[in-house]
Amino acid sequence: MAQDREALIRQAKAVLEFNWTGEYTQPGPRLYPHQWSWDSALIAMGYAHYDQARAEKEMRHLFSAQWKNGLLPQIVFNTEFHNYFPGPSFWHAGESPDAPEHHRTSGVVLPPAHATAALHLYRHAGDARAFLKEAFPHLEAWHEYLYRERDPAGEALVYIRHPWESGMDNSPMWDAILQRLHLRKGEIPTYRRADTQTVSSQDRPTSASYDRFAWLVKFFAEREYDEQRIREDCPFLVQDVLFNSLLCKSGRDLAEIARVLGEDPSPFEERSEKTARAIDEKLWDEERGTYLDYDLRSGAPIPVYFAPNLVGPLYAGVPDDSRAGRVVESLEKDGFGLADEGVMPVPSYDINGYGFSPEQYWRGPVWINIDWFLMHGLEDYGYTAQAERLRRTIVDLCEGSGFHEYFDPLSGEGHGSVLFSWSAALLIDTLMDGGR
Ligand code: 9WN
Repeated sequence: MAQDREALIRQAKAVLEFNWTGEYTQPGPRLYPHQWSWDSALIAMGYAHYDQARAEKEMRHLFSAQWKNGLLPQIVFNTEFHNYFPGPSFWHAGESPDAPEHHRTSGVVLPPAHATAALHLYRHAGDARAFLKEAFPHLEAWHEYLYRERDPAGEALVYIRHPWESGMDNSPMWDAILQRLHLRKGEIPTYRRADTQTVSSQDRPTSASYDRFAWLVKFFAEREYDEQRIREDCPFLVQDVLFNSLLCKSGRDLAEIARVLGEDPSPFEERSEKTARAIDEKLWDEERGTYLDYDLRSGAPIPVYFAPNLVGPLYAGVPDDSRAGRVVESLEKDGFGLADEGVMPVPSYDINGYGFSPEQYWRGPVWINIDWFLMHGLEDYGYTAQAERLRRTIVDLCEGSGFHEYFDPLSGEGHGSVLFSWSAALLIDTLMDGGR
Protein backbone atom coordinates (compact mmCIF):
# COMPACT_ATOMS: atom_id res chain seq x y z
CA MET A 1 0.00 0.00 0.00
CA ALA A 2 2.87 2.36 0.81
CA GLN A 3 3.99 2.03 -2.77
CA ASP A 4 0.50 2.93 -4.08
CA ARG A 5 0.55 5.96 -1.85
CA GLU A 6 3.90 7.09 -3.24
CA ALA A 7 2.71 6.48 -6.82
CA LEU A 8 -0.46 8.48 -6.25
CA ILE A 9 1.47 11.38 -4.74
CA ARG A 10 3.81 11.32 -7.75
CA GLN A 11 0.83 11.48 -10.12
CA ALA A 12 -0.70 14.36 -8.19
CA LYS A 13 2.57 16.28 -8.33
CA ALA A 14 2.70 15.63 -12.08
CA VAL A 15 -0.76 17.22 -12.45
CA LEU A 16 0.42 20.37 -10.67
CA GLU A 17 3.61 20.38 -12.72
CA PHE A 18 1.56 20.16 -15.91
CA ASN A 19 -0.63 23.10 -14.88
CA TRP A 20 2.21 25.27 -13.59
CA THR A 21 2.78 28.29 -15.85
CA GLY A 22 5.93 29.65 -14.21
CA GLU A 23 3.90 32.26 -12.29
CA TYR A 24 0.78 30.46 -11.08
CA THR A 25 -1.04 27.16 -11.51
CA GLN A 26 -3.96 26.82 -13.88
CA PRO A 27 -6.94 25.19 -12.12
CA GLY A 28 -7.32 22.87 -15.10
CA PRO A 29 -5.81 22.75 -18.57
CA ARG A 30 -7.92 24.35 -21.35
CA LEU A 31 -11.12 24.95 -19.34
CA TYR A 32 -9.44 27.24 -16.77
CA PRO A 33 -6.32 28.86 -18.25
CA HIS A 34 -6.06 31.86 -15.88
CA GLN A 35 -5.38 32.17 -12.15
CA TRP A 36 -8.38 31.63 -9.85
CA SER A 37 -8.28 32.99 -6.33
CA TRP A 38 -9.52 30.20 -4.03
CA ASP A 39 -7.99 27.57 -6.30
CA SER A 40 -4.60 29.16 -5.68
CA ALA A 41 -5.09 29.07 -1.91
CA LEU A 42 -5.95 25.35 -2.01
CA ILE A 43 -3.18 24.58 -4.48
CA ALA A 44 -0.60 26.35 -2.29
CA MET A 45 -1.60 24.01 0.58
CA GLY A 46 -0.48 21.06 -1.57
CA TYR A 47 2.79 22.70 -2.64
CA ALA A 48 3.51 23.53 1.02
CA HIS A 49 4.50 19.88 1.53
CA TYR A 50 7.22 19.72 -1.09
CA ASP A 51 7.88 23.03 -2.84
CA GLN A 52 7.73 26.03 -0.55
CA ALA A 53 9.08 28.43 -3.19
CA ARG A 54 6.27 27.54 -5.55
CA ALA A 55 3.61 27.79 -2.85
CA GLU A 56 4.82 31.29 -2.05
CA LYS A 57 5.05 32.27 -5.71
CA GLU A 58 1.50 31.07 -6.32
CA MET A 59 0.10 33.30 -3.59
CA ARG A 60 2.42 36.21 -4.34
CA HIS A 61 1.15 36.30 -7.93
CA LEU A 62 -2.42 36.54 -6.68
CA PHE A 63 -1.54 39.25 -4.17
CA SER A 64 0.17 41.26 -6.92
CA ALA A 65 -3.26 41.62 -8.57
CA GLN A 66 -5.06 42.78 -5.42
CA TRP A 67 -7.17 45.89 -5.90
CA LYS A 68 -6.34 49.12 -4.12
CA ASN A 69 -9.44 48.72 -1.95
CA GLY A 70 -8.31 45.26 -0.83
CA LEU A 71 -10.51 43.20 -3.20
CA LEU A 72 -8.74 39.95 -4.08
CA PRO A 73 -10.05 39.13 -7.55
CA GLN A 74 -11.69 35.87 -8.57
CA ILE A 75 -9.58 35.71 -11.75
CA VAL A 76 -6.18 37.16 -12.65
CA PHE A 77 -6.07 37.01 -16.43
CA ASN A 78 -3.14 35.68 -18.38
CA THR A 79 -3.28 37.78 -21.54
CA GLU A 80 -1.74 34.94 -23.59
CA PHE A 81 -5.00 33.00 -23.41
CA HIS A 82 -8.25 34.00 -25.07
CA ASN A 83 -10.27 30.81 -24.67
CA TYR A 84 -12.27 31.74 -21.58
CA PHE A 85 -15.51 33.67 -21.25
CA PRO A 86 -15.81 36.27 -19.84
CA GLY A 87 -12.38 37.66 -20.60
CA PRO A 88 -11.01 41.03 -19.44
CA SER A 89 -12.67 43.06 -22.19
CA PHE A 90 -16.11 41.87 -21.07
CA TRP A 91 -15.42 42.68 -17.41
CA HIS A 92 -14.18 46.26 -17.94
CA ALA A 93 -12.73 46.01 -14.44
CA GLY A 94 -10.22 48.72 -15.35
CA GLU A 95 -13.16 51.19 -15.13
CA SER A 96 -12.77 51.02 -11.38
CA PRO A 97 -10.33 53.49 -9.82
CA ASP A 98 -9.39 50.63 -7.47
CA ALA A 99 -8.30 48.19 -10.18
CA PRO A 100 -4.64 47.14 -10.08
CA GLU A 101 -2.21 48.72 -12.52
CA HIS A 102 -0.18 45.75 -13.69
CA HIS A 103 -2.79 43.03 -14.10
CA ARG A 104 -6.13 42.57 -15.77
CA THR A 105 -8.66 40.90 -13.48
CA SER A 106 -12.34 40.10 -13.13
CA GLY A 107 -14.43 42.28 -10.81
CA VAL A 108 -15.80 39.72 -8.38
CA VAL A 109 -14.24 37.62 -5.61
CA LEU A 110 -14.10 33.99 -4.45
CA PRO A 111 -14.30 32.51 -0.93
CA PRO A 112 -11.50 33.73 1.38
CA ALA A 113 -9.35 30.68 2.13
CA HIS A 114 -6.11 32.65 1.81
CA ALA A 115 -5.12 33.31 5.43
CA THR A 116 -5.76 29.62 6.08
CA ALA A 117 -3.44 28.76 3.19
CA ALA A 118 -0.73 31.14 4.43
CA LEU A 119 -0.84 29.68 7.93
CA HIS A 120 -0.83 26.16 6.47
CA LEU A 121 2.31 27.06 4.56
CA TYR A 122 3.94 28.33 7.72
CA ARG A 123 3.09 25.12 9.55
CA HIS A 124 4.02 22.63 6.84
CA ALA A 125 6.82 24.16 4.80
CA GLY A 126 10.25 25.25 6.00
CA ASP A 127 10.75 28.65 7.60
CA ALA A 128 7.96 30.73 6.07
CA ARG A 129 8.08 33.61 8.54
CA ALA A 130 9.35 36.06 5.92
CA PHE A 131 6.50 35.05 3.64
CA LEU A 132 3.95 35.47 6.43
CA LYS A 133 5.25 38.97 7.00
CA GLU A 134 4.87 39.77 3.33
CA ALA A 135 1.40 38.18 3.12
CA PHE A 136 0.01 39.78 6.29
CA PRO A 137 -0.87 43.26 4.90
CA HIS A 138 -2.51 41.68 1.84
CA LEU A 139 -4.62 39.39 4.00
CA GLU A 140 -5.50 42.18 6.38
CA ALA A 141 -6.61 44.43 3.49
CA TRP A 142 -8.61 41.56 1.95
CA HIS A 143 -10.59 40.86 5.12
CA GLU A 144 -10.97 44.57 5.75
CA TYR A 145 -12.44 44.99 2.27
CA LEU A 146 -15.00 42.22 2.89
CA TYR A 147 -16.19 43.56 6.23
CA ARG A 148 -16.18 47.19 5.08
CA GLU A 149 -17.76 46.84 1.62
CA ARG A 150 -19.83 43.67 1.92
CA ASP A 151 -21.38 44.07 5.35
CA PRO A 152 -23.10 47.46 5.28
CA ALA A 153 -25.43 46.63 8.19
CA GLY A 154 -22.52 45.55 10.41
CA GLU A 155 -23.92 42.05 10.99
CA ALA A 156 -20.46 40.41 10.75
CA LEU A 157 -21.89 38.48 7.77
CA VAL A 158 -20.65 39.51 4.34
CA TYR A 159 -22.64 39.25 1.13
CA ILE A 160 -21.77 37.90 -2.27
CA ARG A 161 -23.24 39.53 -5.35
CA HIS A 162 -22.76 36.95 -8.11
CA PRO A 163 -23.06 33.14 -8.17
CA TRP A 164 -19.39 33.09 -9.26
CA GLU A 165 -18.43 34.62 -5.93
CA SER A 166 -19.67 31.54 -4.07
CA GLY A 167 -17.25 29.30 -5.98
CA MET A 168 -20.32 27.07 -6.45
CA ASP A 169 -21.86 28.93 -9.33
CA ASN A 170 -24.27 26.27 -10.56
CA SER A 171 -25.78 25.48 -7.17
CA PRO A 172 -29.57 25.06 -7.00
CA MET A 173 -29.38 27.70 -4.24
CA TRP A 174 -29.30 30.37 -6.95
CA ASP A 175 -32.21 29.09 -9.07
CA ALA A 176 -34.97 31.19 -7.51
CA ILE A 177 -32.95 34.41 -7.70
CA LEU A 178 -31.90 33.79 -11.31
CA GLN A 179 -35.49 32.98 -12.20
CA ARG A 180 -36.60 36.25 -10.63
CA LEU A 181 -34.07 38.06 -12.81
CA HIS A 182 -36.32 38.36 -15.83
CA LEU A 183 -34.43 39.52 -18.91
CA ARG A 184 -36.09 40.99 -21.96
CA LYS A 185 -34.66 40.17 -25.40
CA GLY A 186 -32.63 43.34 -25.74
CA GLU A 187 -31.19 42.97 -22.24
CA ILE A 188 -29.35 39.71 -22.85
CA PRO A 189 -25.71 40.58 -23.49
CA THR A 190 -24.07 39.28 -26.64
CA TYR A 191 -21.32 36.79 -25.86
CA ARG A 192 -19.84 33.44 -26.81
CA ARG A 193 -19.20 30.75 -24.22
CA ALA A 194 -15.90 28.87 -24.28
CA ASP A 195 -16.54 26.29 -21.53
CA THR A 196 -18.93 24.10 -23.53
CA GLN A 197 -16.31 23.72 -26.27
CA THR A 198 -14.01 22.02 -23.77
CA VAL A 199 -16.27 19.84 -21.60
CA SER A 200 -19.70 18.34 -22.10
CA SER A 201 -22.43 20.99 -21.99
CA GLN A 202 -24.46 18.48 -19.88
CA ASP A 203 -21.99 19.05 -17.03
CA ARG A 204 -22.10 22.85 -17.23
CA PRO A 205 -24.66 25.57 -16.36
CA THR A 206 -27.47 26.25 -18.83
CA SER A 207 -27.37 29.15 -21.26
CA ALA A 208 -30.21 30.79 -19.30
CA SER A 209 -27.86 30.83 -16.27
CA TYR A 210 -24.99 32.21 -18.35
CA ASP A 211 -27.23 35.00 -19.71
CA ARG A 212 -27.79 36.09 -16.12
CA PHE A 213 -24.15 35.63 -15.11
CA ALA A 214 -23.16 37.88 -18.04
CA TRP A 215 -25.94 40.38 -17.30
CA LEU A 216 -24.66 40.78 -13.73
CA VAL A 217 -21.14 41.47 -15.03
CA LYS A 218 -22.53 44.24 -17.25
CA PHE A 219 -24.48 45.58 -14.29
CA PHE A 220 -21.25 45.88 -12.23
CA ALA A 221 -19.28 47.41 -15.11
CA GLU A 222 -21.99 50.04 -15.69
CA ARG A 223 -21.55 51.05 -12.04
CA GLU A 224 -17.78 51.07 -12.46
CA TYR A 225 -17.49 48.53 -9.65
CA ASP A 226 -18.60 51.09 -7.09
CA GLU A 227 -19.85 48.86 -4.27
CA GLN A 228 -22.30 51.37 -2.87
CA ARG A 229 -23.98 51.82 -6.24
CA ILE A 230 -23.99 48.07 -6.86
CA ARG A 231 -25.63 47.18 -3.58
CA GLU A 232 -28.39 49.77 -4.07
CA ASP A 233 -30.20 47.65 -6.63
CA CYS A 234 -28.18 44.50 -7.36
CA PRO A 235 -30.73 41.67 -7.71
CA PHE A 236 -28.27 39.12 -6.34
CA LEU A 237 -27.17 39.83 -2.73
CA VAL A 238 -26.72 36.74 -0.59
CA GLN A 239 -25.15 35.93 2.77
CA ASP A 240 -23.66 32.57 1.88
CA VAL A 241 -22.88 29.98 4.55
CA LEU A 242 -19.68 28.54 3.07
CA PHE A 243 -18.25 31.95 2.16
CA ASN A 244 -18.84 33.29 5.68
CA SER A 245 -17.56 30.07 7.28
CA LEU A 246 -14.31 30.28 5.33
CA LEU A 247 -14.04 33.95 6.29
CA CYS A 248 -14.50 33.02 9.94
CA LYS A 249 -11.86 30.27 9.73
CA SER A 250 -9.48 32.53 7.79
CA GLY A 251 -10.05 35.30 10.35
CA ARG A 252 -9.00 32.96 13.15
CA ASP A 253 -5.97 31.94 11.13
CA LEU A 254 -5.17 35.59 10.49
CA ALA A 255 -5.20 36.14 14.25
CA GLU A 256 -2.73 33.27 14.57
CA ILE A 257 -0.52 34.82 11.87
CA ALA A 258 -0.62 38.13 13.76
CA ARG A 259 0.47 36.26 16.91
CA VAL A 260 3.39 34.62 15.09
CA LEU A 261 4.47 38.03 13.81
CA GLY A 262 4.19 39.69 17.20
CA GLU A 263 1.15 41.76 16.12
CA ASP A 264 -2.07 42.14 18.10
CA PRO A 265 -4.38 39.18 17.26
CA SER A 266 -7.41 40.43 19.19
CA PRO A 267 -9.17 42.51 16.49
CA PHE A 268 -9.11 39.50 14.14
CA GLU A 269 -10.25 37.14 16.88
CA GLU A 270 -13.11 39.37 17.94
CA ARG A 271 -14.36 39.84 14.41
CA SER A 272 -14.23 36.12 13.67
CA GLU A 273 -16.12 35.27 16.85
CA LYS A 274 -18.82 37.74 15.81
CA THR A 275 -19.05 36.09 12.41
CA ALA A 276 -19.26 32.63 14.02
CA ARG A 277 -22.10 33.80 16.25
CA ALA A 278 -23.92 35.46 13.36
CA ILE A 279 -23.73 32.29 11.24
CA ASP A 280 -25.01 30.25 14.17
CA GLU A 281 -27.85 32.65 14.96
CA LYS A 282 -29.07 34.02 11.65
CA LEU A 283 -28.31 31.18 9.26
CA TRP A 284 -29.29 28.13 11.36
CA ASP A 285 -32.53 26.31 10.50
CA GLU A 286 -33.63 24.48 13.63
CA GLU A 287 -36.35 22.45 12.00
CA ARG A 288 -34.20 20.88 9.30
CA GLY A 289 -30.91 20.79 11.20
CA THR A 290 -28.94 22.73 8.61
CA TYR A 291 -27.59 26.18 7.86
CA LEU A 292 -29.26 28.12 5.04
CA ASP A 293 -28.06 30.99 2.88
CA TYR A 294 -29.91 34.27 3.34
CA ASP A 295 -31.25 36.26 0.40
CA LEU A 296 -30.90 39.93 1.34
CA ARG A 297 -33.12 41.05 -1.56
CA SER A 298 -36.16 39.04 -0.58
CA GLY A 299 -35.30 39.15 3.12
CA ALA A 300 -35.66 35.37 3.54
CA PRO A 301 -33.53 32.22 3.89
CA ILE A 302 -32.97 30.13 0.75
CA PRO A 303 -34.52 26.72 1.55
CA VAL A 304 -32.10 24.52 -0.42
CA TYR A 305 -30.35 21.64 1.37
CA PHE A 306 -26.86 21.96 0.07
CA ALA A 307 -23.88 20.03 1.50
CA PRO A 308 -21.41 22.95 1.73
CA ASN A 309 -23.89 24.61 4.13
CA LEU A 310 -23.39 21.73 6.55
CA VAL A 311 -19.68 21.40 5.84
CA GLY A 312 -18.56 25.05 6.16
CA PRO A 313 -19.69 25.66 9.76
CA LEU A 314 -18.18 22.34 10.94
CA TYR A 315 -14.87 23.22 9.26
CA ALA A 316 -14.85 26.67 10.86
CA GLY A 317 -15.80 25.31 14.32
CA VAL A 318 -19.01 27.37 14.40
CA PRO A 319 -21.58 25.13 16.20
CA ASP A 320 -21.28 23.84 19.76
CA ASP A 321 -21.01 20.06 20.21
CA SER A 322 -24.71 19.47 20.43
CA ARG A 323 -25.52 21.41 17.27
CA ALA A 324 -22.56 19.81 15.49
CA GLY A 325 -24.23 16.51 16.37
CA ARG A 326 -27.35 17.61 14.54
CA VAL A 327 -25.30 18.65 11.52
CA VAL A 328 -23.65 15.21 11.42
CA GLU A 329 -27.07 13.61 11.81
CA SER A 330 -28.28 15.55 8.74
CA LEU A 331 -25.21 14.40 6.80
CA GLU A 332 -26.06 10.83 7.79
CA LYS A 333 -29.84 10.83 7.48
CA ASP A 334 -30.43 13.12 4.51
CA GLY A 335 -29.08 12.23 1.09
CA PHE A 336 -25.44 13.15 1.77
CA GLY A 337 -24.17 9.59 2.04
CA LEU A 338 -22.25 9.82 5.31
CA ALA A 339 -23.83 6.61 6.62
CA ASP A 340 -24.83 5.06 3.33
CA GLU A 341 -22.45 2.65 1.60
CA GLY A 342 -24.17 3.13 -1.78
CA VAL A 343 -23.37 6.85 -1.97
CA MET A 344 -19.96 8.49 -1.93
CA PRO A 345 -19.85 11.25 0.63
CA VAL A 346 -20.66 14.01 0.11
CA PRO A 347 -22.87 14.73 -2.84
CA SER A 348 -22.87 18.53 -3.13
CA TYR A 349 -26.67 18.49 -3.18
CA ASP A 350 -29.01 16.13 -1.33
CA ILE A 351 -29.54 13.12 -3.61
CA ASN A 352 -33.23 13.24 -2.75
CA GLY A 353 -33.38 16.94 -3.54
CA TYR A 354 -35.58 18.28 -6.31
CA GLY A 355 -33.33 18.70 -9.33
CA PHE A 356 -30.46 16.53 -8.03
CA SER A 357 -28.10 15.56 -10.83
CA PRO A 358 -25.12 13.25 -10.31
CA GLU A 359 -23.23 14.84 -13.22
CA GLN A 360 -24.09 18.52 -13.36
CA TYR A 361 -21.61 20.56 -11.48
CA TRP A 362 -22.62 21.81 -8.04
CA ARG A 363 -25.96 20.01 -8.40
CA GLY A 364 -24.92 16.66 -6.92
CA PRO A 365 -21.34 15.67 -7.72
CA VAL A 366 -18.69 15.18 -5.03
CA TRP A 367 -15.94 17.84 -4.90
CA ILE A 368 -12.56 17.15 -3.32
CA ASN A 369 -12.35 20.56 -1.63
CA ILE A 370 -15.73 20.14 0.09
CA ASP A 371 -14.73 16.64 1.23
CA TRP A 372 -11.42 17.96 2.53
CA PHE A 373 -13.16 20.71 4.54
CA LEU A 374 -15.58 18.13 5.92
CA MET A 375 -12.83 15.68 6.83
CA HIS A 376 -11.16 18.36 8.94
CA GLY A 377 -14.43 19.51 10.50
CA LEU A 378 -15.37 15.94 11.50
CA GLU A 379 -11.91 15.35 12.97
CA ASP A 380 -12.08 18.54 15.01
CA TYR A 381 -15.42 17.53 16.53
CA GLY A 382 -14.18 14.01 17.28
CA TYR A 383 -16.08 12.08 14.57
CA THR A 384 -13.02 10.00 13.76
CA ALA A 385 -14.68 7.14 11.90
CA GLN A 386 -16.64 9.49 9.65
CA ALA A 387 -13.52 11.60 9.01
CA GLU A 388 -11.69 8.44 8.01
CA ARG A 389 -14.47 7.62 5.52
CA LEU A 390 -13.97 11.07 3.95
CA ARG A 391 -10.21 10.50 3.79
CA ARG A 392 -10.77 7.17 2.05
CA THR A 393 -13.23 8.74 -0.39
CA ILE A 394 -10.76 11.47 -1.38
CA VAL A 395 -8.06 8.87 -2.02
CA ASP A 396 -10.34 6.33 -3.74
CA LEU A 397 -11.88 8.89 -6.10
CA CYS A 398 -8.52 10.31 -7.19
CA GLU A 399 -6.97 6.86 -7.47
CA GLY A 400 -9.92 5.18 -9.16
CA SER A 401 -11.09 7.93 -11.52
CA GLY A 402 -8.15 10.33 -11.84
CA PHE A 403 -7.83 13.93 -10.73
CA HIS A 404 -11.12 15.16 -12.07
CA GLU A 405 -12.86 18.37 -11.16
CA TYR A 406 -15.87 16.54 -9.67
CA PHE A 407 -17.27 13.02 -9.37
CA ASP A 408 -20.60 11.24 -9.70
CA PRO A 409 -21.54 10.30 -6.09
CA LEU A 410 -23.27 7.10 -7.23
CA SER A 411 -20.73 5.66 -9.69
CA GLY A 412 -17.53 7.55 -8.79
CA GLU A 413 -17.08 8.50 -12.44
CA GLY A 414 -15.09 11.72 -13.00
CA HIS A 415 -16.57 14.80 -14.71
CA GLY A 416 -15.68 18.37 -15.69
CA SER A 417 -12.05 19.25 -16.20
CA VAL A 418 -9.41 16.52 -16.21
CA LEU A 419 -6.11 17.06 -14.35
CA PHE A 420 -7.80 19.42 -11.93
CA SER A 421 -5.25 21.16 -9.73
CA TRP A 422 -7.04 21.43 -6.38
CA SER A 423 -8.05 17.75 -6.51
CA ALA A 424 -4.32 16.94 -6.87
CA ALA A 425 -3.14 19.46 -4.27
CA LEU A 426 -5.62 18.38 -1.59
CA LEU A 427 -4.90 14.71 -2.26
CA ILE A 428 -1.22 15.51 -1.61
CA ASP A 429 -2.14 17.27 1.61
CA THR A 430 -4.41 14.40 2.68
CA LEU A 431 -1.71 11.79 2.11
CA MET A 432 1.35 13.70 3.27
CA ASP A 433 -0.29 15.10 6.32
CA GLY A 434 -2.03 12.07 7.74
CA GLY A 435 -5.13 14.22 7.17
CA ARG A 436 -3.88 17.06 9.34
C1 9WN B 1 -16.14 30.51 -12.66
C2 9WN B 1 -11.85 27.40 -11.30
C3 9WN B 1 -13.29 27.72 -10.93
C4 9WN B 1 -13.56 27.44 -9.43
C5 9WN B 1 -15.05 27.51 -9.11
C6 9WN B 1 -15.81 26.58 -10.08
C7 9WN B 1 -15.54 27.00 -11.53
C8 9WN B 1 -15.72 29.07 -12.91
C9 9WN B 1 -16.41 28.54 -14.16
O1 9WN B 1 -14.13 26.94 -11.76
O2 9WN B 1 -16.06 28.29 -11.73
O3 9WN B 1 -15.38 31.02 -11.61
O4 9WN B 1 -16.02 28.98 -15.25
O5 9WN B 1 -17.32 27.72 -14.04
O6 9WN B 1 -17.18 26.61 -9.81
O7 9WN B 1 -15.24 27.10 -7.79
O8 9WN B 1 -12.87 28.39 -8.65
O9 9WN B 1 -11.53 26.09 -10.89
